[in-house]
Amino acid sequence: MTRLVKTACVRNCPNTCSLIAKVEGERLVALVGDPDSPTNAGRVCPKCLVYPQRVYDPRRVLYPLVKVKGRFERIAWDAAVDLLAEKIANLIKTKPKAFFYYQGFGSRTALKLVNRRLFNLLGPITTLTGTVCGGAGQAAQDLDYGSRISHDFRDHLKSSMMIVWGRNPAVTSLNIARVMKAQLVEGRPVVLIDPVRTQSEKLSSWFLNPKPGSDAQLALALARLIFEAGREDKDFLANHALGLEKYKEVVFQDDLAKRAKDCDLEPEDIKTLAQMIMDNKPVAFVLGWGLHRWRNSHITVRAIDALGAVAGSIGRAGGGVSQGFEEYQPYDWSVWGDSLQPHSRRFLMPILGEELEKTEPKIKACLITAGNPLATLPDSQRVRASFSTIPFKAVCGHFLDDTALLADLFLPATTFLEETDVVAGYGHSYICPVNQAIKPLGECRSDFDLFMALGRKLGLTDYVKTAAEWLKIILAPTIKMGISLETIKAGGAYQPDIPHVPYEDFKFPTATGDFHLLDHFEEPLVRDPERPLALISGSPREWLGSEIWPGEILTLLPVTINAGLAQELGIKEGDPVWVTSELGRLKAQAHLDPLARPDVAAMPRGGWEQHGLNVNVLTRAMLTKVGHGTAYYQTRVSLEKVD
Ligand SMILES: Nc1nc2c(c(=O)[nH]1)N[C@H]1C(S)=C(S)[C@@H](COP(=O)(O)OP(=O)(O)OC[C@H]3O[C@@H](n4cnc5c(=O)[nH]c(N)nc54)[C@H](O)[C@@H]3O)O[C@H]1N2
Ligand SMILES: Nc1nc2c(c(=O)[nH]1)N[C@H]1C(S)=C(S)[C@@H](COP(=O)(O)OP(=O)(O)OC[C@H]3O[C@@H](n4cnc5c(=O)[nH]c(N)nc54)[C@H](O)[C@@H]3O)O[C@H]1N2
Ligand SMILES: [Mo]
Repeated sequence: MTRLVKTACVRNCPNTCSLIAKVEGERLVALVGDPDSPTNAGRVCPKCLVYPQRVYDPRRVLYPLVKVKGRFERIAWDAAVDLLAEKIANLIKTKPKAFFYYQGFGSRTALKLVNRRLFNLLGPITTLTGTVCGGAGQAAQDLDYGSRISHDFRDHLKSSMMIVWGRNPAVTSLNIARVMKAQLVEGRPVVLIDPVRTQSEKLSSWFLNPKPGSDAQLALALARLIFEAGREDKDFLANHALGLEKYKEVVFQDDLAKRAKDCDLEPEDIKTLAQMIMDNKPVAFVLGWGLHRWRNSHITVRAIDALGAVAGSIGRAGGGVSQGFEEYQPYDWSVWGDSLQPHSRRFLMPILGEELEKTEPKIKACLITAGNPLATLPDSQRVRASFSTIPFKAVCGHFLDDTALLADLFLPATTFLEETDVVAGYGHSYICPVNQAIKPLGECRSDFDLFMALGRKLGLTDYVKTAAEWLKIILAPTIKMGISLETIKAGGAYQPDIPHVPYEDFKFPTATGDFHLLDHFEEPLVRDPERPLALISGSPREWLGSEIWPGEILTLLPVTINAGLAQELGIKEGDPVWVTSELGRLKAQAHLDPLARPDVAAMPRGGWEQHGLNVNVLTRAMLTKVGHGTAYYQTRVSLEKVD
């Protein structure tokens, strides 16, 4: 007999797909899309189809481990919890800031809110601030709109034209990919803008391949052409936008020829795109995370927001400049308990190596959950070196990845298939159930169970509640709006307070109530000009984040470069090459593309250093100027053949 359990993929991905887990006896046999889902409507991506293999992978760690004389040995859960609780309790008494809690992005479900709460109830420890994901763009949109809310992806079907900008939906966004396909079938233009040729090219009717990091100049050039044609949205700009004069100054600062040169595009192509924007209303601008990973990302996103205003896209069905959703939106944020500890210390995630190295008092013990900072943070060598100096490191996860290998205590986590929870996503506003499909494997425990056990041990009696009790508290704002936990459990519901077309009333939650136009321009930063290639390390098709299959690893990371450039360097297809940044070098395998830009090296992110596959040994740790994001793509590299 096959049991079918409605659940959802909680992994770090904007689609947050509703799933059906097929279970035979006690074994998960398949994960398929939930046909009743209004979002993924029965579809699911390749990463999910193979996920059951990850759940049962023989290398998954199913028992707590402690390191004794450099080797992992099994330890009982009670003893493991005692050990960790003792480290926490001792430091809380003496030097609370010397305890560090690192919460990664591997799973962002409702119950994960109680993790930080435990520490906030205890004392002012050290936690994180900033992000390696989408901070810069979110901060930019908060400046322009007052609050970042995107159009529901199904609303893009009402657009006359889509511009997909710095995003790779064929790999990362199944729902957007579906909309792009549908638009193509209807004969509507779908323009893709990316300095790297990706699988999404086939979902577009026109692919523009600008110089990396030059998108703000492109947006300003387009706006200028629309103003010059007198086709700007005069009503919106006059009545709902602030700062038109200043914005126009910025727009008219440079002419088309200069801007085309800045973006390395043909002036005629920019003119054609401007004409298309004027002739096809409404235009849906759909932005991706590639735009967030530059020092001046805020200027880029604000320039595109403003272009959206000029084009008449803001607040209109089928329009919008959409970039994501707040995945914690349905919850009561006071559960985190941050107000209980105004003097907690916050380390900036994008420059964590430096923070750990330089900031006093030094960290004496840490807990890492759902993250693999040694593989995913920039300048990973520095992150590794600084973590290595921490006397006690507890890591809670699934596999012995780079971070786990360094642990003194490893706590085996359940996957979402072994858990009951609720999850919302950053690619839509649908709240999904996480219903337990199978029993926890081995001695695995959810983060929630681990935190409740710690709470019990540390005497936090009010903190220790059942998952059902906590879900009721965490989801109180949503329940108040009429969405019951039972409704969510049965399949899910849209967040009632998030409109599918935001700002239709043209009322913006900014200080003035208006949409705020870009008020200045900053030249993109060019660092390390002697290295000729921008290193773009985007999302790989085959794996998610650093959840790379330990069994199916590549021998070398591929690096895609222009074929002509390769020829000049004496590099042939498949050759091993050194990719060198100012931080070091990594051996990779050359993949030649005659159409690739000659100023870009594209490599997949998320590989592990223990396999020689971590691109972050090359990336420099740099904060975005606004939003505490990470400017990964500001790294430049050179290439040479391995002798
Ligand atoms: N298969 C798979 N899916 C994933 C992930 C994964 O690792 N694997 N990761 C998940 C996560 S954490 C996230 S945040 C999302 C990210 O989702 P996406 O934003 O779709 O993916 P990325 O590959 O990060 O970046 C998108 C594109 O931006 C381009 N880009 C880089 N710099 C520039 C620039 O200056 N201008 C322009 N116009 N484009 C630029 C890159 O070449 C890349 O193709 O995907 C999620 N989904
Ligand atoms: N060079 C480069 N590096 C990048 C990026 C880039 O563009 N270029 N993009 C960045 C982006 S967008 C992101 S979001 C980050 C992601 O970086 P991280 O936050 O480090 O996330 P993951 O790599 O997905 O690691 C998640 C880990 O959590 C585990 N896990 C999953 N669910 C649970 C759970 O419920 N409990 C516990 N305890 N563990 C769990 C998984 O098995 C996995 O090992 O990487 C960033 N790194
Ligand atoms: Mo991300």
